[in-house]
Amino acid sequence: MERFVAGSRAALQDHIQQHQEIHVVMGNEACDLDSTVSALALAYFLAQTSPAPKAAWVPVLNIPRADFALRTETTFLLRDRGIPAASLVFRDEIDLAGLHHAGLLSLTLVDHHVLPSADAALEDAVVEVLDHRPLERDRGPPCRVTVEPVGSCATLVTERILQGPPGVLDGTTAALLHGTILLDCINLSPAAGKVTPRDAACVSLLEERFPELPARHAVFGALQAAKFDVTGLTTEQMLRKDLKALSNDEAVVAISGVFEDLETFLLRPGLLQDLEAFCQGRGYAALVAMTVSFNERHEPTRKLAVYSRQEPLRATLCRALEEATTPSLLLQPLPSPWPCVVAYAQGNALATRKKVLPILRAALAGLGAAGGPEEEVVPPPTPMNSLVEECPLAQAVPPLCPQDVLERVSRIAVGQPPGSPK
Ligand SMILES: [Mn+2]
Repeated sequence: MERFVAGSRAALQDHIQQHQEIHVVMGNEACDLDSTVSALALAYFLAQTSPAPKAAWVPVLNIPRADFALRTETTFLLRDRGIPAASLVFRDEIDLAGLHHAGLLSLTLVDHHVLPSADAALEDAVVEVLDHRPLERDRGPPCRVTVEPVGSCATLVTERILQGPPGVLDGTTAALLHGTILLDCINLSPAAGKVTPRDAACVSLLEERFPELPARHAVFGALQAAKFDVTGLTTEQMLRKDLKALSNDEAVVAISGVFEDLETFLLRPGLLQDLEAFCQGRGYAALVAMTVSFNERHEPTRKLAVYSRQEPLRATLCRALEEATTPSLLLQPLPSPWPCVVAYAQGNALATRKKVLPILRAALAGLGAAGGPEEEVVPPPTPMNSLVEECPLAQAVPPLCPQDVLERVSRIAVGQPPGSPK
């Protein structure tokens, strides 16, 4: 695997120059660990087993290179397994439309099967899809379609590799797949509701073949910690990591999940300039930062900061949050070092962003000059939201993110049944 990835950029350049076929394997636009590892592992497998020796197999990460640092669990696992980021090919480093136009592109989609409208022109280059969300779009032959409701697309890639000729799977690829399935399936915990028997079987098979793989709980714990590790991220990167936006006809408000304690966040060097630049550069009139940090017992502590240079808007958002009753956020004012930032401790630690968004949406709707309906502005998918909540099993169980799991645990700890009003 390491050698394959190290050579993929050169192979790409070479094939472009020689005008030879290029076969791209690409994950979805959120580019989470599943998308990345599925693309790498499947491209590697196809390169080893393809009967067409002339094609270059290129795994492509479907984000600009500049966004890679935000996928902290991915950067951690690849670094841990000796795959340098410098060797990877990102979406802004390959001209897929140009290659397709020149008749050189074949495309395999992993971890999604519907191209975003911006990529509609690439539709007829798609030769295969491997996905684990419900089928939204039928594709006829010759396109090969594997869509199965398992917890992780990496499970489908693992099955595919294990069905292939023996000896292709190496230790690095096995470790990448093993870690990805464990993270996606919440360490195979049945209570978390994501794992299927096929995911569990793949993890067991990988462990049988590679007994040197680290213990499940250690792999899961390290990836989970890496996911929330914001060490080394700039303020701008941290605000983008888990970003949503709301608007009315006058203003756009950003809501960022921040995985750091609020006091630490407020004391970041250059914070005010960074907030200003972030909002100005993206046209946000205000930013609500929702911080979450966890204690040793995995219980969440939530705090809120409301930033805006526009005093009336800031006051409106603050009032809406303070006076909310469904649910009440039980806000306690905290000292803030900046006059344009209002800070609160959130007594109701069970109120996630999903609960806070409607409060802010209603406040914005009340502000609209014409009283027109508010619109949700969709920023590009980020590693922490977007497609994550659309997993095929989400219909049967509440959508699960790690915080939800932890919250469920703490809810059980305080004797509230899951799903009780918060
Ligand atoms: Mn996936």
